[in-house]
Amino acid sequence: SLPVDAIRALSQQHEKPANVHYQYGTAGFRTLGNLLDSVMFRVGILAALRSKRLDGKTIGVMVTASHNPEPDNGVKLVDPRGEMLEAAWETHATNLANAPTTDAFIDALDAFIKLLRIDLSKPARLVYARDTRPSGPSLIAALEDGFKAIGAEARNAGVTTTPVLHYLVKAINTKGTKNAYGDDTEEGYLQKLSTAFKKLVAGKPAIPPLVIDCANGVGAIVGEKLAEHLGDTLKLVLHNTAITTAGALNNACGADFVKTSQRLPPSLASVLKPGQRACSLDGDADRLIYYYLDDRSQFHMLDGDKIAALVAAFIVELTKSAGLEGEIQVGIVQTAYANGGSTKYLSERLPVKCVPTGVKHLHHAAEHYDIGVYFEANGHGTVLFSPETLEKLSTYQPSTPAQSTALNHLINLTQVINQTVGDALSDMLLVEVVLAHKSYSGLEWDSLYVDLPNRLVKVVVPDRSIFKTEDAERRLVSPPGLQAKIDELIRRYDGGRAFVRPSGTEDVVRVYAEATVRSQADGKSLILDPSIR
Ligand code: NG1
Ligand code: ZN
Repeated sequence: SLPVDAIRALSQQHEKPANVHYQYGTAGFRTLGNLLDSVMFRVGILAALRSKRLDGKTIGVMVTASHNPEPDNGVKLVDPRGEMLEAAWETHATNLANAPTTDAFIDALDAFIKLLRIDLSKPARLVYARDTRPSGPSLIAALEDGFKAIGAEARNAGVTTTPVLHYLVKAINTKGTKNAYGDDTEEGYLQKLSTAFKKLVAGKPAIPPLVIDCANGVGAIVGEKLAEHLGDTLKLVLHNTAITTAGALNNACGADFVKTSQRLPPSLASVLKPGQRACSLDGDADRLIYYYLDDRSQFHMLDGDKIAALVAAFIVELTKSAGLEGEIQVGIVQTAYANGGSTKYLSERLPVKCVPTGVKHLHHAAEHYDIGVYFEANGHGTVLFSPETLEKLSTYQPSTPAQSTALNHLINLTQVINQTVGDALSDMLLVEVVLAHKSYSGLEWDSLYVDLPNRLVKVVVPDRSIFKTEDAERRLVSPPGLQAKIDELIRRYDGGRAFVRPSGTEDVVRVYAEATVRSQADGKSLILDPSIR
């Protein structure tokens, strides 16, 4: 039965603040770090119950607020195969977090356990980690109190990236099986990625050093270890590694800064030379944005859409060279934020699907392809190989040396790619593989297609819940009449496209617009038109 006394005693040390409403959204619970103590304690118990419900499979808990400002923090659960928490449990998590008192929490727990028929005699196994935020240690202590209260077996993975935590969950749950994902340590992760990378670039001309903006976050720690594993194969030049400097995290640096402001982090201005490529990670190293300076020192961004185009084209080429054309179908998943230029380029070559914002939607849609490439424009994404495809690759008999080489490249790609979740460091190695194989500089990569000028702005509204969308968030059904106004505006601009949707992570409405001509995407036009606000 439920250890009610232990839970009560510890819960009283983590009471919920009054007048705060929590919501488990697309990124888990996320708000100011100093509001999350009770949430952490309760998530500790919830995670243990999820493990029990899944017969003692290991569940992951990640404490991070990703690209958000340093005072924010958050927590999300990772399911046994390294995936995002099952949707139905998001509601349970929200209910438990909002019980006003310890007694109400215990009542809610009781009802929840009965509803889901959770067998409390099953073991609870967990693995948890945090990013570098200053609020992390005390939040981890609250989480550990939750584990202790219910008697869970929990492994502390320390300070590491979100993708490493996802990797660990999958590695632990597949350990000793024929589908073993890798050694269940951070070291195992680094070994797996770097070994596959070295095989993939063996025999290629030396790769120029790569400048990495670590956003002053946890990517600096894991990036440094990765650099050691890569040695001379790929020299990583780490910048923005000030993980202990107050206020530095994600401040005027990192993938979100670059994507949103469409410019170079000021801290790299004196570092990057014309022609040189660089990339930015976000605060938990699951987003990646590349860029380069042209020979006139103009900044050019290579975002998630450009990464998807580069990678998908390469994989298609390899399947052809391996003699697997027609056998293995490669498909792309995007969201409404994908640049129209990328959608046009990709859909002329491959099946492309558009889904609502949020990694879980992309991930699930990508699972329907033999090889599914998914990326959000903001740089979060990965490539999924279906179990049948993995099987096919391991049993296929190539009939020429060229086919054999291509097949080996495909197999090594399945190892360099973190298939559990978008992973900046893994995606970075993937990009570097393609650039090395194609002998591309940033300029050549950028030339695959031309980005349409675009703007993305946040608008604060009294109640964002009245904004309802359809067609993968590309059209509004509520408030009534607003979509007709947007349609009317779009018609006035060449290649105009715009949409409005409520954010799932912030209390704002996002407005996106693009057009063929820069001045029509911003200026006094679509974005700033008062009728959209
Ligand atoms: P919301 O706040 O729902 O727009 C943002 C990002 C998503 C995703 C989530 C989770 C944009 C426009 N939206 O979602 O792509 O990354 O955060 O972190 O970038
Ligand atoms: Zn992130």
